[in-house]
Amino acid sequence: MKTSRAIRLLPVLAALLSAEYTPSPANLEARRWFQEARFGLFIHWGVYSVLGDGEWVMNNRKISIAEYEKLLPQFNPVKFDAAEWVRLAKDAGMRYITITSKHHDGFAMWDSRVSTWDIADRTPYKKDILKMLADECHKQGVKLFFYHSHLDWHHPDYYPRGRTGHNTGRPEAGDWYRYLDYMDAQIRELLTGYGPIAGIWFDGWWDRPKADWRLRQTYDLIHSLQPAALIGNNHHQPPFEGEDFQMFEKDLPGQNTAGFNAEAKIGALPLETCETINRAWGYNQSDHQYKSTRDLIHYLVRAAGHNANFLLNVGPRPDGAIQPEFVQRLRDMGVWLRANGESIYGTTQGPIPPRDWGVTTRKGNRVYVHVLKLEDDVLGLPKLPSKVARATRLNGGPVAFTENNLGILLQLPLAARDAHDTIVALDLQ
Ligand code: H79
Repeated sequence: MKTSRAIRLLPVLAALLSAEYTPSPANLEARRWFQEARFGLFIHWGVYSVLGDGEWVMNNRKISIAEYEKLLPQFNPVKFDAAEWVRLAKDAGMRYITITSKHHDGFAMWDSRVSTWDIADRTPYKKDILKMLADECHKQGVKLFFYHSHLDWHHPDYYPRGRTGHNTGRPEAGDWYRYLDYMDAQIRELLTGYGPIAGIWFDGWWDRPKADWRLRQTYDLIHSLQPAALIGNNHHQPPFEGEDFQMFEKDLPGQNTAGFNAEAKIGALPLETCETINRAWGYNQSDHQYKSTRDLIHYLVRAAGHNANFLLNVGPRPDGAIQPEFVQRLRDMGVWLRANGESIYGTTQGPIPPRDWGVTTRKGNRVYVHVLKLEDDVLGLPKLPSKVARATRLNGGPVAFTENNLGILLQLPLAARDAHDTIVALDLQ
């Protein structure tokens, strides 16, 4: 093709790539599954786990690539047991797992053919973690997402640099588009060698918000390889064309307590919020500030009341074990969900928006009132779309109530409250 013709075709190509994205029927079906799933396990695990100081340690301690690479002989997770991890997620009532295929340090947790910066080529362990986990997820009926960092502190072609990773000692030159080709090649590996993948959870876009990330090309590649794969991107912006769900880091949708989500207006896609058990994503050996099971259940319930899934994180130890403080909380949440899951799974946000006292969820004609924090014996609710035929405690007896043209009054004696969440099922006429 002559250059002039190619140049004339550029705007056409650009228009095609920015064209409206029409999700496939399989993708829409996967979104429905996702929204009903409501609870997933986030796993941050990589070479950084060796230092026990979180997944940002390379950046935060200004570690050069040469120094960081010395950690590799120590990353030998002989206690890793994929079956046990998947079993734990299931016991917690989680329906999917999202694991770091690559975090900001660029290290691949699978046997990549386009790089030797990976677990199979560079550690004594040698095995493909993602393959073992994918096989086990498929066996046990848990869906698997990959967290994949756009940002890369290790790759020489990640240039010009962004806001982070300035002290890893890379040459001051590099070919950005060659880096994007590398990323697409890795994405292709993840979507062709590991069976059905539920989706890709991107992060790190914010390192270079002005860069040409060629996102649509990557998104189209993913959807062409696996149409049902759900794409989300933690760019803290309203959803981009080609994405299938929207996530909020450390915040319920619409809130901005963490400071990342000022511009993340809620779009029309399925929602997810992620949070840590202590304060770290990757393993942090000195962080003992664990949220209580009660706090975590409240987060799950409030997420459901915001129409969002809850993706709860663990950072396994470098030897492959998940610490007992995490395991205990996950198991306790599973116990709670086995008794109360009807009011979470398969629900949508209820007719009353989230309140200080709690939230509502809904399934068909049934509204679940989740009372999390209420000092009085009674709760007043505004009128619902139709009259209340019956009010019962989930797994319990009738709840006394009155309804008039102003609204509904529920009697909820303090002495008869549930330890975590007093759930009243209202059956509408
Ligand atoms: O993987 C976990 C974190 O490592 C990752 N997302 C979760 C799921 C994460 N990376 N960064 N952050 C979370 C927050 C980063 C905030 C900052 Fe910045 C990076 C503050 C300063 C540099 C981005 C760029 C926000 C402001 C400037």
